[in-house]
Amino acid sequence: MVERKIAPGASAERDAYYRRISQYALAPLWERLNVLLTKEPQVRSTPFHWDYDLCRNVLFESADLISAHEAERRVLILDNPGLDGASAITENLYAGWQLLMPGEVAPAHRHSASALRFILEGDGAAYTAVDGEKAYMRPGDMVLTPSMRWHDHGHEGTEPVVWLDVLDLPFNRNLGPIFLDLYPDDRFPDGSAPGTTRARFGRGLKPVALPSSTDPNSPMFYYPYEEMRAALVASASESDIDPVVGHKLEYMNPNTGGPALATISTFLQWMPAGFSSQPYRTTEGMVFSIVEGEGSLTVEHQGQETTYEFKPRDTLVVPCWGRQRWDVRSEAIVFCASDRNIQEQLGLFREQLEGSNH
Ligand code: GTQ
Repeated sequence: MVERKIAPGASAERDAYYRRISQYALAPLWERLNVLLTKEPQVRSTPFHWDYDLCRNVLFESADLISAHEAERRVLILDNPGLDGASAITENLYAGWQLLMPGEVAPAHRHSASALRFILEGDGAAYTAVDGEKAYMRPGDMVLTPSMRWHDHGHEGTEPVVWLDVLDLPFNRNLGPIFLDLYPDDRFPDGSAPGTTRARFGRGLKPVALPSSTDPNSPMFYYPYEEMRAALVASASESDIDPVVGHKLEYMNPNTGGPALATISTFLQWMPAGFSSQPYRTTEGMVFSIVEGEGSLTVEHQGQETTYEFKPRDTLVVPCWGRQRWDVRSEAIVFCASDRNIQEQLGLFREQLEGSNH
């Protein structure tokens, strides 16, 4: 491989020149090229593991400190240690754990950022309403609130509910078009009965009408775990296992066959007990939420290897180009959210198997 030849040397003359041009908001590219154009990704986010059981107490303390109503959203942000409090878990995604107590309401709003909720605990008595249609949330369910759809969260039961939020906020913020509308009442008015959207769009049929929908986000905002799990288990029993990912399915937008959200790709992955995955890396920044099973995830990132022991409800992050290997002790089901579709649409996505160059 060819290496860069020129490593510019400092000199008093050059430094004086750099100072002089800086008053015109100009700078020499040749001093920065090594940082701007690297041979491989040099990402600032680091691999990390949030142990749910370790953090659950401090998460629940927040309920004594502030109501969901006052907070608007009572969430502890999963702040990637490499990103200096930028409210980001990867370069493009935000994640947080949101807590809703019995009787609480998180008031209706809508924003340009798209969001998904992946439920960690609760007994199905709390809901997210999207444009007034409620989806009651059980552990393992995924609920989408795509860009600019009204949503509020409410709780009609007795047990606390916690979910993982993943939003495309850092990406949205970098592009610029961040917008928010607050609804004048806490709750958006009741819309269709619960289940209506799944009944319309979850049957392998898509509407044909003029003009056809150009919305890249799924109209079907509720993906219940029971059904997603059944699909995974059927795949596992009917098809060969992939040595890299086990059995992995992507949540789909039934209108397009594309990803459920344009900016956040979502997956559910099954790995059997005793499975050791073949290591691989991709340019995605991946956020994992463990649903079932225990084992370890080993990540090699920027020359450093770390092994994390995982169990249900933990959140883990593997940054862009981090090499991952799963060693599964008991049959595991893992949810994943990433920026893969953004990269694929722009022709930037890459993946690499161990020992291969592409
Ligand atoms: O539930 O609408 O974690 O607007 C951050 C921003 C959740 C939400 C977050 C939000 C929400």
